[in-house]
Amino acid sequence: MADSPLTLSEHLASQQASLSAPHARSVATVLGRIARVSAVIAQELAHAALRDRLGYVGGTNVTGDQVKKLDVWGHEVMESALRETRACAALVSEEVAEPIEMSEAAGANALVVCADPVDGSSNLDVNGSVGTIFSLRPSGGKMPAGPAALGRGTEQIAAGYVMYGPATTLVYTVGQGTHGFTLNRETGEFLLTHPDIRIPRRGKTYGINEGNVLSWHPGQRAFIEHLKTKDKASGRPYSLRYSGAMVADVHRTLLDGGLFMYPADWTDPQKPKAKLRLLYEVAPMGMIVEQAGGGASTGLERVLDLVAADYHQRAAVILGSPEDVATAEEFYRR
Ligand code: AFP
Repeated sequence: MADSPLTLSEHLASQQASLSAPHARSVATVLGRIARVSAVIAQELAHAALRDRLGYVGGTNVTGDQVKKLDVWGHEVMESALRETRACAALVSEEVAEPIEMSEAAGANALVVCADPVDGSSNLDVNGSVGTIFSLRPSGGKMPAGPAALGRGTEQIAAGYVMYGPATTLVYTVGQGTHGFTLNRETGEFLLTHPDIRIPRRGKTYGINEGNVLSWHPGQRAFIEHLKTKDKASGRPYSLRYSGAMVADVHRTLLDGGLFMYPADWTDPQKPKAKLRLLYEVAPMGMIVEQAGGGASTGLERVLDLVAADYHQRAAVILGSPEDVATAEEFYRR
């Protein structure tokens, strides 16, 4: 009989040796708790229409998005779960302007968590996939702890996402490869189903909101034209796949290769405007994809080298198969 797959907690224990010793326990505690919260979120999503949880609350959040009932609920369950761990000193969430300080977590080993509890919420009311994205950084023991979230993406010590699709999948990295787990709905346990994910060197698909084509950098436009141009030898044209939820689009890209892109609006070349948020969308996905052997760039620089000066800063992103990302960067340089 085949060995039973590792549970997430067993896998976290096996990864502890690779974490910097002082933070190992906090990381395992926080990741384990996020996994439990995500099993609750999965349940809630499955029953949202039955419990009148779909639709808007009215009003916009700090990044200007219309807020849905499940955005608010997801934020609240994430906040209280992280508070209970006493290993999280601050939460930077898409739903609140300033970091939420958690004085319960004293000590130098406490972490700062950046999270988008329910990302892709435009998919909620149409029963499409959505996700949770998270990133962990050391707090350095300082209070307030929130400012420790500001800095380079290379300072993240763990990152992950949960995809709520036909199955609930959790993918995480602590800087030793990228690993995927599937929720067993009967036991509530995440089981290792995708160990050490390696993204293909090149892919066959690209994901982008092509409705924005007229606002793109000329290099971005030329690159998309290139992907659409027939060339049997290099497998072009690529097929377009885009769901409107970053987690679902990145998950496809991670497993099948190719590209997920959200380029900036270059209508005013002096002030390019990106959409996705650096701390809880772009940087964590950058770490996950790099740890799977892929690339993550703005077109002009590596996303993990971007320095966040603001909790809700935005950044362009082109991530995926390493050769495809390198080709995109060439188009930006031309
Ligand atoms: P929402 O959570 O507001 O739906 O935003 C989702 C998201 O940040 C990201 O998950 C998607 O990739 C991207 O926005 C989709 O944006 P467009 O609707 O502009 O294509």
